[in-house]
Amino acid sequence: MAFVKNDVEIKNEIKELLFDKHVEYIANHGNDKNDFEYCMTEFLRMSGIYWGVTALDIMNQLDKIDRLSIIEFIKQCQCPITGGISPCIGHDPHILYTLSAVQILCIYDCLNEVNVKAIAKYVNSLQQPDGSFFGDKWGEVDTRFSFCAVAILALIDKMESINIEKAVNFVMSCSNSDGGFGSKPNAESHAGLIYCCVGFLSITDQLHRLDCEKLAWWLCERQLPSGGLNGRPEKLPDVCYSWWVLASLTIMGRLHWINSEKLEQFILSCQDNETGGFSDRTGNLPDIFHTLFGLGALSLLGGNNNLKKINPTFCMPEYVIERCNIKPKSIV
Ligand code: GRG
Ligand code: ZN
Repeated sequence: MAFVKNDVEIKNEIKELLFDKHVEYIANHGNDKNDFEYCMTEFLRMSGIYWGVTALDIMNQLDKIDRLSIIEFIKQCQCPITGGISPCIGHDPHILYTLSAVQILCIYDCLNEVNVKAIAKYVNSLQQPDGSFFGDKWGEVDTRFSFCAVAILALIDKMESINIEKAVNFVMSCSNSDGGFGSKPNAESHAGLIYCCVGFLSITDQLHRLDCEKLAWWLCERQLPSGGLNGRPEKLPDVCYSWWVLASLTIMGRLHWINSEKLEQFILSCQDNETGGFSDRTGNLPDIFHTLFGLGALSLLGGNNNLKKINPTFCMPEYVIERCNIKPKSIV
């Protein structure tokens, strides 16, 4: 455990998972279309739906939201020219929202509702000569987009659409001497980006390229005395890092390198016992993003039998990954 000054104190000891409250929180999210937060998050609507659908599925409550209207929404978000999918009707397509849409369609087992060939073509159009990926037509490069590219292609079974060797070489060029990965070559290691790169190597069967001992040490040093995990040294703990860090450690077969009980206590303390949902840290307002990653991390920890098993590489229910016949690698 690291020596730190930046941490939180857990004041509200919530001991159990407020299951029914979270179901209600997610199912009602977006019912009030005039809600300020809902309006302000239009630019990431597709990911918001993926976070909600995945969270409800791992709680075995997928029937609480309307499948048909979600599928109809996704169809309207596919761009007929590029094949990419946008976060919301009328917005520009982006690889991040294309992944979210594909993830939702796989959970609903209805990929055939969109033009899958056009999606593969879109992903291919974003790969650059050095193997990296743009997020969209504006040309930002980031290892998040490399992860999105291979995750989409694995889910739609079109991995041959890109140059995998070049894609792997680019991701490896973003590794650092501390064992971690950044968003591009020479960028600082960050747990969110480490998840993307470890997930990328899991999908492309290249986990042997990792320095697992070094990287797992860096990751387990993210645990603070409160039990929570931060995303890089000197930063505050945040529930979403329970996912980014724990999923990476799980893929590397080193989940036991952190203190599970303390992490579980930290995650449970971030539940809102009035509205339901999880916040980033104890006492803050909940949101749907931290609700998925709080529940996802609890599923990885495995102590709660009411949650379905989640796949650490794709952040989707394990049964969906099996049904798609995908075999992301992990180290056992
Ligand atoms: C399918 C689960 C899934 C993901 C798709 C988009 C993506 C791939 C992964 C995002 C990984 C990432 C970069 C996560 C970090 C998000 C985050 C909380 C960033 C905040 O950064 P700072 O600098 O926060 O504001 P810190 O905690 O460092 O202070
Ligand atoms: Zn967060």
